[in-house]
Amino acid sequence: MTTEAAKARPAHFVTLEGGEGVGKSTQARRLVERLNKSGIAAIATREPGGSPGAETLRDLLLSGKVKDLGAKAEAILFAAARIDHIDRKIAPALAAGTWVVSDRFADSTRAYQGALGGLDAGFLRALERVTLGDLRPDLTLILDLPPEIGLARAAQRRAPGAALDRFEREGPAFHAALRKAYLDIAAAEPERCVVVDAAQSEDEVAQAIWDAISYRLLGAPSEKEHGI
Ligand code: T5A
Repeated sequence: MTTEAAKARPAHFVTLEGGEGVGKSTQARRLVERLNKSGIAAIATREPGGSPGAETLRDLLLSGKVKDLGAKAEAILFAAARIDHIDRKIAPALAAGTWVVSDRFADSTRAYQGALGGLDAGFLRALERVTLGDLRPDLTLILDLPPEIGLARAAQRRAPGAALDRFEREGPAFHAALRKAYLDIAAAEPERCVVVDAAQSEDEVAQAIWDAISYRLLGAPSEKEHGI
């Protein structure tokens, strides 16, 4: 695609989702680099966080201090961080024609607080309505990986002596249920979600993501249409 053609396209909102250590941050960075090389303005961001106010809430949420308040209160606090992130970073970037690639977004609340915290669908829908307004990801890439591999990768990356965060401390049953929750989200919204096999090498995952972006958002024909 020429730079001019790329510029003429609307800015898209892409989210990366999945369990612990599946490679979201790595792939968000690589995707933004590849978009930029193709002449498309794009930024990477993350949740919880992404804006100064939301980063302050991130520290609190990952410390485990709010776990005792229960899944409903935790979901509301993640949503509060998300509102600041949308208002101060995501919406202004999209309005300026810049693609936004977010490492986690509202599906994380659906999976972690919703499916695993036992929140009912009506509560989650209402929370999304007030938090997101009209904003929805154009494409969500769900990086799928057996949890033991993801947790081992996350452990490898952790600085020596650094503590596990609130969710990394959960047991194997939690992480297996989390994987299923994400696959259920993908199955329920196939027009928005693409499942990527994250057990592949970093380069292979990056290529699978680029194939999905090309086919779903850039209008390119794909040899791998099946499954995308
Ligand atoms: N949360 C978040 C909620 O409960 N509700 C919400 O609404 C939201 C938004 C965030 C936590 O908050 C929860 C979910 C999370 O538990 P976090 O610190 O941001 O916590 O942690 P994660 O989002 O889980 O991200 P991680 O940093 O743990 O993992 P990533 O980003 O998925 O993985 P990444 O890219 O850092 O890679 C991990 C390691 O693996 C290597 C990398 O080099 C790195 O060392 N790697 C690979 N190795 C082999 N093959 C590959 N293909 C590889 N890809 C990456």
